[in-house]
Amino acid sequence: MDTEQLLRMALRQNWVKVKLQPIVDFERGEVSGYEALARIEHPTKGTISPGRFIPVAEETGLIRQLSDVVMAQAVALAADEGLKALHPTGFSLGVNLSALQLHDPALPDRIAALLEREGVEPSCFKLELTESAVMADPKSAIDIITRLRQLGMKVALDDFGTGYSSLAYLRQLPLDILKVDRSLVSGLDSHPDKYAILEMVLNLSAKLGLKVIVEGIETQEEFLQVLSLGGGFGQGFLFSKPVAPHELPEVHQRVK
Ligand code: G
Ligand code: G
Ligand code: MN
Ligand code: NA
Repeated sequence: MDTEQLLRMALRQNWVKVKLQPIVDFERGEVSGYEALARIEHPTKGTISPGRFIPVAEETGLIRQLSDVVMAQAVALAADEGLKALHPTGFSLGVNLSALQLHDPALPDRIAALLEREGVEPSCFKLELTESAVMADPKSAIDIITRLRQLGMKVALDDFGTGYSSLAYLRQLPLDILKVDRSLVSGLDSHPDKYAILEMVLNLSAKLGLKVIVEGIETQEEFLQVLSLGGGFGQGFLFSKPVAPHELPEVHQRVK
């Protein structure tokens, strides 16, 4: 079956499931939020990764439908009593937006309506936009980012360090959070160039008032390097891979 057929089937059969990957607040030593990551859970073929079906969803226009499913699950999780019980002081939840969604000016208000219906505080909801998606059409991206923030949501620039947005450009984007791509982190302890770049990104972000989440932390050595540079938040296999929501209580025990 080709991927388009598989995706259509998955949407019809409710095989699209959101997994959550914890984001760790180093200072507090606890999980402060999650990134929602879509999967197709096929009954016989197993888990199919978004690396395969997101590009097809974009090419075929199925991305709108897929995003609605992901968004609905994410908002329901943000309102989930079991998850809230794990986080007495609240938690944030991030969802990825694809480049095509940055051409949908009604999107921010649709998300806000969904949040309101479920009783989720908008400031707990975060949208992740990749650098390349923003740079493909900066004007429209800025309009959407501005509206999302007017509505109280947070906006993160994802995969930072892989694209070509100039540092000067960062200043013009109304962002809350920078997510440093894992390519800048892998082997951090043995690559002085990566260390220097990460140092600069963290310093600059502090000056611009941006919160930074360092992605792709896989080893204790990388974690220690990030800490020594003053990084405040991280995400990566060292802490937890993306997991099904029911697995989270166990993950919390481990990260603490
Ligand atoms: O989870 P994994 O590493 O397999 O994800 C691969 C890529 O797919 C990542 O770049 C991630 O941002 C993207 N992705 C995962 N879920 C979604 C989603 O719901 N929407 C969009 N647009 N991208 C997603
Ligand atoms: O592009 P984006 O940042 O949204 O992609 C997130 C993806 O990165 C997730 O699908 C997740 O599976 C993957 N990921 C998360 N942590 C790690 C990690 O520590 N190492 C590697 N190689 N991939 C990771
Ligand atoms: Mn992301
Ligand atoms: Na990323």
